[in-house]
Amino acid sequence: MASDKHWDIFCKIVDNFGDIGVCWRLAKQLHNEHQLTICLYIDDLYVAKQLIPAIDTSLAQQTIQNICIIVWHADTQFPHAAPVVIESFACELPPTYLATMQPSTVWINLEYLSAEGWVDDFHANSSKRGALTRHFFFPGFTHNTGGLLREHAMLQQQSQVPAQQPDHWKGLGLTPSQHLKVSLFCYPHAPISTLLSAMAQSTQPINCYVPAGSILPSVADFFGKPSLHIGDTLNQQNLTLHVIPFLSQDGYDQLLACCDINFVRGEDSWIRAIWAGKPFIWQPYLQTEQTHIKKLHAFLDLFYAQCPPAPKAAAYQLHNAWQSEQVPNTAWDDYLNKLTALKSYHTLQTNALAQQTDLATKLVIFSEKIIKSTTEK
Ligand code: TRH
Repeated sequence: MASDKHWDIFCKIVDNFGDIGVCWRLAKQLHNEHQLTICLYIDDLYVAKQLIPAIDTSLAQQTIQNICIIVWHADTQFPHAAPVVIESFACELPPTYLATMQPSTVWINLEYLSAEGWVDDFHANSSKRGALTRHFFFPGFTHNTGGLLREHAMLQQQSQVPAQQPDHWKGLGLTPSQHLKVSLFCYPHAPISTLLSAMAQSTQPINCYVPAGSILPSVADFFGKPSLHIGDTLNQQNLTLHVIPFLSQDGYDQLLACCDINFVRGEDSWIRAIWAGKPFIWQPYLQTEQTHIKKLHAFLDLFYAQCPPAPKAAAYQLHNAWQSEQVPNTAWDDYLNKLTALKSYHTLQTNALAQQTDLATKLVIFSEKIIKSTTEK
């Protein structure tokens, strides 16, 4: 029988990188900061390898950074369930694994992050499935939710980044720049060409860094190029754009900390942009019935609640434009004009959110409570 210190995490890669991005960070943090033994079941090693380059896609099982990574497919055998099982993002545990679970197994479904008010009421609810109990754990921004994924040393590491900037840029084959620095990671349906056009027409020079990915064709179109490659540098008026490699997660965190404005998307890069403490523009994952817009506004209302009116209006304006068909020059220019105020406000908010207990710690406390209550019965 495995000890309480052994947890299994199941990760199904729906699309893109958010599911594995969150699960990989969580697995490492649970091991490094809570001394847990983690088995991470992943259904697609090829996608995972982009974030965890050490993965050998030919192996069914391997250990990387002390995390046991196991390929999860239809024939995967499960000798017994771990005492604590994380089913990430309702990925549906395999029936053969469910069959090995006991009524005492702590089964936690880790949900997607949202700032919507209903999350407080739904966090930590449970439902019965036969003799088993499935607990619903919602990440979130308030004390009544499951919190945000944040390593304990995160803010300290980020605050040390400015001193390392020259090394960071050198590592990317670039020289440090005094100009305004913007990182751009978004879905291809964003109004990319109008944003780049607004940047090009800015009153100040801008360096934009684009990790290689699905938006390169749109960026190429804007510059009138047939295609783009890693290492390309393109100029138009006040805009200099660098195509950089898709970075390691740590490298991406550093990029966020080195830039003045970060365009982020989905779930994990959104959280990392918060910890970078810099102004950012978030593009939520597209959902039906405008659900993503509701999520965006719930976040903006919560995050900018105490922000002075002028920078707040600029942040709303650029976020709304970024979810529409077009970024008008005025939305970009207004945002730049309020950048100093936005920077101070983001630093305050980052520090305030970092006072809350982080998600991994809350998961550990939550599971211990369940174990205690079942052993007392
Ligand atoms: O890739 P995403 O869009 O991920 C997700 C998935 O689409 C998921 O199915 C969906 O439900 C969810 O969004 C809401 O965006 P996200 O979450 O930001 O994940 C990107 C990951 O990639 C994150 O861990 C950061 C990492 N990354 C790097 O490691 N290097 C890079 O250069 C970049 C740009 C990102």
